Amino acid sequence: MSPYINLKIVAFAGGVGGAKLAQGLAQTLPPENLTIVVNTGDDFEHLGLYICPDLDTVCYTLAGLANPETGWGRVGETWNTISNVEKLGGPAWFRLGDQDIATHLERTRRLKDGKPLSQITKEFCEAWDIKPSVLPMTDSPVRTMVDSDEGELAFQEYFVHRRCEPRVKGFRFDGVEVAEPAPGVREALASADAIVFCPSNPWVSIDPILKVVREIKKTVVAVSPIIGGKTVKGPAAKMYSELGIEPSALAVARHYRTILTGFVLDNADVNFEKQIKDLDVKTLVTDTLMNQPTDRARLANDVLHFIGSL
Ligand code: FO1
Repeated sequence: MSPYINLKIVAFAGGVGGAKLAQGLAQTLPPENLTIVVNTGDDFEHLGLYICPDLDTVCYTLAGLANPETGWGRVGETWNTISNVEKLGGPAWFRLGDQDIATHLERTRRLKDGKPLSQITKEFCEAWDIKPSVLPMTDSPVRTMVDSDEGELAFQEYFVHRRCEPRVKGFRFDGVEVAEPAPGVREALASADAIVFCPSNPWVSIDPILKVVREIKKTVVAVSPIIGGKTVKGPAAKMYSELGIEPSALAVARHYRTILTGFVLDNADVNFEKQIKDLDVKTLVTDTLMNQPTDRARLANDVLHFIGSL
């Protein structure tokens, strides 16, 4: 058994890319050694339902229930409910599948009964046989608002309805000032050997978690979500450009530089390694693409081995 297999890890994750590495870590570490803290800034109320896209993307991915094409929503999905909502003249821009709607119905019902989001997430993980601990970053409402050239937009309005077309000028995490980390988050951080920032969007997936957690006094290793100047999925690179920053693995390392111990970048970005080391950050250059399901555990192993070497 490799020494790093006993590392206690807290992973910060947002959408699809983050969920893939979270699954790789879950396939590699004993479940009691892994806590996944998930962004809830993407959450919103829609059709009277309380929807937590990043929690659901992480849980569906860990449970093997995620749609492999999109990364979000369920595999083998049907769309009868949302297509009948549309026939009735309701909003259908946010694609809610029939199986997925059960999650939103039950979450909304339990929230209305006064159950905290972290407790509901625990119950869902038990139902989906997910062994590692999955925690929302907070039980309080936090809403990522995107300031754009078309004014301020709620996250899903920007991301899905407007397909990320508006040019971003900044972000605001409404409610984050008064949000406390969810029960278990502080304890997991205190007993962790290291924190892994999964390859999620630094601006709208990792930053909200950092704003809630506030201070970090641990080894932090981030995996770049940008490869060759582009994001594998999602608008992170476009956001960097619109904010006047050349999108690159180096830009991501600079984004986190005040708290970063180690940085994992793709072979395609080896030319940035020296500049990242100059930030007093240790580097691991490897294949960070997770195209095949087996890539997730491979990358997780590389990251854990890297942490073991720090
Ligand atoms: N993303 C889309 O681009 N289009 C959709 O219609 C859509 C529906 C959807 C339904 C449930 C869910 O959990 C996620 C969904 N997502 C959709 C992804 C969602 O916008 C997330 O915020 C992204 O994954 C970014 O984190």
